[in-house]
Amino acid sequence: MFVDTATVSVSAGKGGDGAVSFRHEIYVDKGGPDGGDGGKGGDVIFVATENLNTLLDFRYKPELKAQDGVAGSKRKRAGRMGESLYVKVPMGTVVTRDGVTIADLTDNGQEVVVAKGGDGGFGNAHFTSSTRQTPRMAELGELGDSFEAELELKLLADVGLVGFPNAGKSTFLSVVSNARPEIADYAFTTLTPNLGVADIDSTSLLIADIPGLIEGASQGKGLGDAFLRHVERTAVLLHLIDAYSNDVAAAYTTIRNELASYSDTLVGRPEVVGLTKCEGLDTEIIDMQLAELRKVVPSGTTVYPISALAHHGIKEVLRELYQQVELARKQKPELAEVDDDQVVITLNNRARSEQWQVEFDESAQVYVVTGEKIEKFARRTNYDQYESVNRLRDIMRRLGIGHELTRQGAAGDSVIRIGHNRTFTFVEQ
Ligand SMILES: Nc1nc2c(ncn2[C@@H]2O[C@H](COP(=O)(O)OP(=O)(O)OP(=O)(O)O)[C@@H](O)[C@H]2O)c(=O)[nH]1
Ligand SMILES: [Mg+2]
Repeated sequence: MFVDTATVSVSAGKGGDGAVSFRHEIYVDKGGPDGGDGGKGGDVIFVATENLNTLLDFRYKPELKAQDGVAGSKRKRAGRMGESLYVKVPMGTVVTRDGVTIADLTDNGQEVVVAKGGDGGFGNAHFTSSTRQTPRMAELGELGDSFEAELELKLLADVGLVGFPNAGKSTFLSVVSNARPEIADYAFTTLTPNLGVADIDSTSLLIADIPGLIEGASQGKGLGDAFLRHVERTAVLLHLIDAYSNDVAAAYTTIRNELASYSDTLVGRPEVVGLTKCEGLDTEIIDMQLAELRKVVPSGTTVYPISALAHHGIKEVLRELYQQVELARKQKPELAEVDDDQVVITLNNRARSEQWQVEFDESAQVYVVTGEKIEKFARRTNYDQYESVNRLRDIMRRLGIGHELTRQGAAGDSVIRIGHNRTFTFVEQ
């Protein structure tokens, strides 16, 4: 299951103020009070729609404000009501305020008023009495309800990307969706799952990209099979294979074996196979690789030559995936159900995991770097290999850590430590 979250500030409209006014009539010295009432402020209303499936939009417009009511005016004219703001949210959105659930939007078209507009104030026409003939008072409009709301969306991805490290999974996701996963020409670039929404023919697919698998993943090799949990409930798998592999059939079978040792249900999922990076290869070679693959894939599984770089074959793959997803969901409705103990991936989890800090430890004379992602890299670095350490230096540079170290006065021979790992020098000595 994927939980997508957003924080928005919600403000309903303020009610219009009541007016203070007196009739002015010819020959009447002092007319009675005729100040009208203020109009009610608009509500903020959430509407569930099946046409959305992420909360991504709310990252760019986190302020949801309904219109204020207009003040009353003379001749008992009431002010106009503020217009309510209707906000479309995906089905499955839960809205909480201070930890309390205030809306659970499950059905298409369902509407919930999450913030009520303030009532308009009474004009002075209301405040006349036998002792108070000329009330010079009117109410102010009430403030609308206003607060920070937490939105949480719970849904299942449609497609899970599997394959060896470096097969091009994250590149595929970056080309078909608005996700911006990290991409690089070394294994295990992806350390945590990414999620993206791919649009195809006026519908969309939610796609999950996970770290690459290797032989022995089910016994914990590489990053292990831990991340397969994230694609366990997806309806369809997209298995990507690098067209530059020496033995594409073996590549395919290795991954299938790992899937099978992980779970019967996962290996039984409908699968689409993509031969990636095809744009630079001769047709004969591509045909040969396709033929090799077709020998080993189960009948009924289609193999597509694609290139994310050149945008070749991408639409075809998405269409095929969509058809397979539709079919799978019809046959296995439980795939569409969300239960609460599923694993959680957050859209845009990149930002948080990529944050880091550099601090200089005076007593030890060591620059200490901390941060989720860089520490993960450091834990996987073999410090006895100078190339591995150089790669770590490279990654630090790309994440902007190198720049910060220089800014803090680090020189080439300064000593660096990442998390609780071994120390090394800033520049190779
Ligand atoms: N020529 C070419 N290169 C590609 C294509 N797709 C991906 N690549 C390259 O292949 C390398 C690996 O791509 P990634 O998308 O990071 O691979 P991945 O499968 O996500 O790798 P991990 O996250 O390590 O599992 C990068 O250098 C990409 O630029 C393609 O269509 N054509
Ligand atoms: Mg990747």
